[in-house]
Order: sequence, then structure tokens, then C-alpha cells
Amino acid sequence: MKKYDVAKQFQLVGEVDSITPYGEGHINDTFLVTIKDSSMKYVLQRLNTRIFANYQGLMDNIQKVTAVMYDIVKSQGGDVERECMRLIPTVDGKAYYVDGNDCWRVYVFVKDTVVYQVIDSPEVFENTGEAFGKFIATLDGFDANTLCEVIPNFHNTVDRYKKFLTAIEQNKSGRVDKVQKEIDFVNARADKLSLIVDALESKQIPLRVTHNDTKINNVLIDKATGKAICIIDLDTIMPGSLLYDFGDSIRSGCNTALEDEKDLSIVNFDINLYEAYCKGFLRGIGDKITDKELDMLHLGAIIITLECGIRFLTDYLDGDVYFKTQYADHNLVRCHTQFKLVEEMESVSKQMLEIARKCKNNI
Ligand code: ADP
Ligand code: GN1
Ligand code: MG
Repeated sequence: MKKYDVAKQFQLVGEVDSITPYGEGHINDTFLVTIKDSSMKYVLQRLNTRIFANYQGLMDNIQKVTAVMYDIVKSQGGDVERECMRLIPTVDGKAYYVDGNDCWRVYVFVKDTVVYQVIDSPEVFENTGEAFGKFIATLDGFDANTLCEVIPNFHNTVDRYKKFLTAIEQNKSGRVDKVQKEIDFVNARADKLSLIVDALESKQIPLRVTHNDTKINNVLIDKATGKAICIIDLDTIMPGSLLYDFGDSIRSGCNTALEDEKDLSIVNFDINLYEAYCKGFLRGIGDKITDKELDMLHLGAIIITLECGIRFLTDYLDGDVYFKTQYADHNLVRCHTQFKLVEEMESVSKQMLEIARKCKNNI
């Protein structure tokens, strides 16, 4: 079905003027919908149903979480038009529209915001940290059992490592010989990959409802104030660890270059931005963080960056079947930036721990 016909299946106010590709996500197809003679805009998304096979469970999670967030923002006197994601129902009153293998949904487009692919301001990043910290604190009372596990083992780094070893064995793309150095890099760090999984299993840290995809382009920043006003990309909200949520913002936001920068000499880990995020995050989450989690924050950053690099490398070995790619070695280029960041974070990991403790004490 054509996109314009799909748009007609939703309760949009006004007549559609244009539907154009939008954003830089790696998974779904996102379109900006404009309306004739109106400033109203919408975001139309075709979910990647190969990745999100259980799109019914996913949309169910999103409905539950957005309803809770709406009530909270409203009760705190916030602007519900801009600070929460709002689904537009279909003409039949459903949350999404299925056309063959495609699943479509529509959100209200939040205006006058910007998303960053690279962070250039500590203030903006501190605000981002505060928003994600508050997000986790807000979901603290949410019963994890009411949400489905959208992608099983999504941040199970032990399982990610197993899948990586299988990809090497199967060598579907015939690229294994090209990446022996990268494979060695991962194998040398295999021990690290179980640290968070073990801590969760032994209940040293709690299982929470978390976002699981907190990269910096998944938060909308108000153009006028620089405040992080709305957290988006809610597809992977499910039970998890806050260490991954903290870590993925650090992975993406403390990188001085793009995730797919080819010139590794400009890919660096910015520890000042790390401190800015810590300040905001710890202020936002308040007393909901445990001492053990606090002392593992730096590991969250290192492990998720390693995980992300492994995922790009695995996809490279599998023949680029998961992440959207624009050229043949795109996943390998992404893997290199992640491994460079891992090395740099490892070299300052003690400092990262001290910064987190200092920021907590200074709240
Ligand atoms: P993906 O899962 O592919 O990453 P996202 O849900 O993150 O898809 O959307 C892709 C991009 O579209 C975002 O990075 C953001 O720029 C933009 N976007 C998504 N939803 C909204 C919204 N409600 N208002 C404004 N921009 C949005
Ligand atoms: C994907 O959807 P997007 O582009 O925000 C991926 C994340 C990765 C990220 C790497 C569902 O995020 O897990 O960390 O790419 N999302 C999914 O850029 O796999
Ligand atoms: Mg996204």
C-alpha cells in the first residue's frame, strides 16, 4: 500500500500535504507527514517487522508506557503536547495499522526541537542525562512483568558474544579473513562481557524497566532552551539494567565524531562530556540508583560500547542483514569507532569511576 493511503488509515487532522523520509535511525523507516494549510506535523513509521517480529507486544508496551508517562507529565504540570510521545489511533481506534507484512504507526511530531548526532555542548548533554535519569526514576514503580521482552536477550552480552562466535563459524559473508584483528580485540575482552549479566543474575543490581536504546539521537532537545524535553524511540522499552541506558548515552554522546566516522584520529572519548552527563543523570535519577549501580556506571559505558561494536562486526560477518547500511564496509567502519572508544574508556576507567562518585556526592 502507498504511504499516502497508509496515512489515510490514521485519525490525522487535515489533509496530507507531503510524506518525506526523515531522521537517521538504523532500524525503522521514518517519514515526516505535513498537513495542508496547517503547522501540524506527524511522524509516520513503518516498523522493521523482521527485527520486531512481535510488533503486537512492542506496541502494547508502548501504549502502556506512554499512558503512564502522559499522566506523570500532566500531574507535574508539564506540556503533554511536547514532553510525551503521543500515538495517533487508526480510524478503527487501534494503535497501529497492519498491511501485509508491514506494521505502521503514527506519532505527533514534536516541533521546534533538534536531535544531535554529535554532542558539542556539555550543557545540552547534562540536560540529556537529567532527562534519561528522570525517565528511569519515573518508571521505577512500573511492574516489569506487565511488559513483554520485545527482543529476547537484547543486551545479554554473553549471548551477543555467542552469536558473534557463531557468525565467525558460519562466515556467511566470506569476510572472516578480513577481520582477524577485530576478532582478537573481542576475544581479549570476553571476560568483561559477563559482568553486568552476572550482577543482574546474582541480584547485586536490580532488573528495572529501561529504555535500552538511549543513543543521543533518541532524545528531542528544545531548540530554544537546550533542554532535553522528550525521549523517543520507545521500541525497546522492556526489563533491563540502567547500566546499559547510562552506557549507551555515553557511547554515543561522548564520541567526538560520528558513529560511522572513517577517520579514527578524530574519534575520541570526551571525559568532560562524561562528567556533564554524570551530573545530569545522577540528579535526574536521584535516590533511585543503588550504590552498586553507581560503582558500575563506567562498566556500563565500556560494556555497551563493546557490545555495540560486536553487533556491528557480527552483522558485517552475517552480510549486513540487521542494521541499515549505505556502503559495503559501513558496519566495519562503525565497529572500528566503537572499539576505539572502548580502548580510550578502558584507559581512563578509574577516573570515570571517581567522576561518578564525585557527581553523586555533589548533588
Ligand atoms: P529508529 O528506530 O529507526 O531509530 P526513531 O523512532 O528513533 O527511529 O525515529 C528516527 C528519527 O525521527 C529520530 O532520530 C528523530 O529525529 C525523528 N523523530 C522520531 N519521532 C519524532 C517525534 N515524535 N517528533 C520529532 N521527531 C521525531
Ligand atoms: C539501533 O534504532 P536506532 O537507530 O536508534 C539499534 C540500537 C543500536 C544503535 C546503534 C532496535 O538504534 O540497539 O545501539 O542502532 N536498535 C535496535 O547506532 O537494534
Ligand atoms: Mg532512533
